Amino acid sequence: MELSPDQKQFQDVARKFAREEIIPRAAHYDQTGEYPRDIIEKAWKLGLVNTHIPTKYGETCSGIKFDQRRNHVAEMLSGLGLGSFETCLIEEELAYGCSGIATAVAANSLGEAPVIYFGNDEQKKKYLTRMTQEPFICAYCVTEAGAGSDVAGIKGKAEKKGDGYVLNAQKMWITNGGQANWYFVLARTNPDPNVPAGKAFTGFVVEADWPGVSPGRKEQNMGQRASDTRGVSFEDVFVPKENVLGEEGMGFKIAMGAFDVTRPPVAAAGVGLAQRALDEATAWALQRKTFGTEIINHQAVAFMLAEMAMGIECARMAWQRAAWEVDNGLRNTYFAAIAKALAGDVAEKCATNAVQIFGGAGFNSEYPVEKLMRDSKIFNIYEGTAQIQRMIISRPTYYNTT
Ligand code: CO8
Ligand code: FAD
Repeated sequence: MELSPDQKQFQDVARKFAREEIIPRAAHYDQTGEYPRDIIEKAWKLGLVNTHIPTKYGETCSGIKFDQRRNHVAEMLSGLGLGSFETCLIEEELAYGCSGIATAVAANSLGEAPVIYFGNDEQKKKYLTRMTQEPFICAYCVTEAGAGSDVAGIKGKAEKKGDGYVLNAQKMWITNGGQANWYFVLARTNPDPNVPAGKAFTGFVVEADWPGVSPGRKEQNMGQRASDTRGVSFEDVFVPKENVLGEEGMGFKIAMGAFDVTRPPVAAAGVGLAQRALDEATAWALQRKTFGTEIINHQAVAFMLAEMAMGIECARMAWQRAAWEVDNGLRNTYFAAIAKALAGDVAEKCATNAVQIFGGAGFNSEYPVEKLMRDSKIFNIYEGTAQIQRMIISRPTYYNTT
């Protein structure tokens, strides 16, 4: 298996960007918790953000056309839409630099996915094109304080009124919550508890400056501190019926469908973090000496590095399979969950091993690996926890689909 010349070029551009723009400033954004707007805007200019928006919705841009911006990245790419595979390649490289910054980028893809896959042409023109014209941010609002894993348990509701709906929902843990220009919001539209999840919820696009929309304070998280996580409150927000995605009642499946597309890049980001941990730990093990020799010559250390490499290579193949299925129009729920679950475990294990190999220096914030350990934990929590992925993998409905 080999990357195509186009894919290699995208990977190279993202790698260079991570090395030159992200790594030197990652510690600053981690320590301050500031939103890395300047880095995101540079990435956007290079075409590393919103990679999967169909070129059709970039062509009406004023200023630099979407295709031209992508040409700037890879001259031969004019006119080609980027697939999930390329998006994952880019995400892995960005996360190698800082997975918090990579999460801010990927959360745009998560917010956009319901519109790309389930929006009508008008909605796509209105909400996707603007993302290619300006470095706008969007967000995906499903989780509530009382319901994360159990999406069907959310209480936020939208009631029909006139030519639209009145939305009331308190969303929690929303990535890009305070930066977004618009939100995808899932709310219950059928109050009857006997109606199945697949028919009870509706997905809406809600603009950030509409009356009643208010993001809360930025949450202080253990890791990925550059990423902006907030509660977002929707209080009597009037949403016109034109902003319903698909049709009333389809929302749960839209939300799930989006995960199928966004779990592979999240897995790729986990692999990027794990690769960084391996590279840092290897470089350290090659120069740190104990008992008269470099520590890499102690088999116990070398085997830790070997196990990190084994995990990384397998997790990378897992996201590649899951992304390949998206690009080939296959239902990838099973492989997306496998990739996400495996990459989460590998990211955590590699970061922990890197800290171990660094010894005391691994526990200290002057060295890079303690940040990796803090950042790694979230890969087993967001975008569906480690346990939820295993629940999906073990359901016959999903493993029989390919
Ligand atoms: N595609 C289409 N339809 C689906 C899918 C799917 N993947 N999955 C389920 N459905 C359908 C079912 O077929 C069923 O339809 P029907 O009734 O017609 O047969 C209906 O939906 C209900 O499905 P289930 O019975 O399977 O529903 P359950 O309630 O039993 O369980 C899950 C569903 C899978 C457990 C679901 O609740 C889930 O995925 N939970 C995890 C939540 C989650 O992942 N949250 C993440 C929030 S976003 C986030 O964390 C962002 C991170 C930061 C950004 C990172 C960068 C991207
Ligand atoms: P719970 O669902 O309460 O789970 C608690 C524990 O119980 C977990 O270990 C879980 O695995 C386990 N558990 C629950 N149910 C089962 C079961 N049936 N079987 C076995 N174990 C189970 N959400 C969004 O909508 N948009 C975002 O942009 C977003 N970004 C996030 C960013 C960050 C930094 C964080 C922390 C969260 C984000 N989330 C987002 C929410 C995230 O997806 C949820 O936190 C996650 O899905 C878990 O939900 P919960 O926190 O309610 O945990």
